[in-house]
Amino acid sequence: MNRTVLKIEGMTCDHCVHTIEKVLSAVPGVEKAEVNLKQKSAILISDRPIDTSNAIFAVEQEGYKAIVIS
Ligand code: 9UX
Repeated sequence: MNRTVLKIEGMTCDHCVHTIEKVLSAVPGVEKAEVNLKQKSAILISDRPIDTSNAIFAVEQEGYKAIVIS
C-alpha cells in the first residue's frame, strides 16, 4: 500500500473537497482520495507509487494548488 500526502491550497467549502476527491480519485493508480478541508490535505491511497505530477495537474485544473508533502 502506497500513501501520498498533498497539501492543497484554495479550498473553502465541502464542495471544493468533493471536487478534489473526485479528480484525485481519477488519477492513474489512485484507489482512494481523502481530502481534509481543515488540514488542507489530501491523502492518496494506491497499490503502487503514483506519478504525483498527475495529481498536481488534476488539482490545478480545478483551480486549486497542490504541493507534495510525502
Ligand atoms: Mo463553492 Mo468551494 O464556489 O470553493 S466550491 S466555495
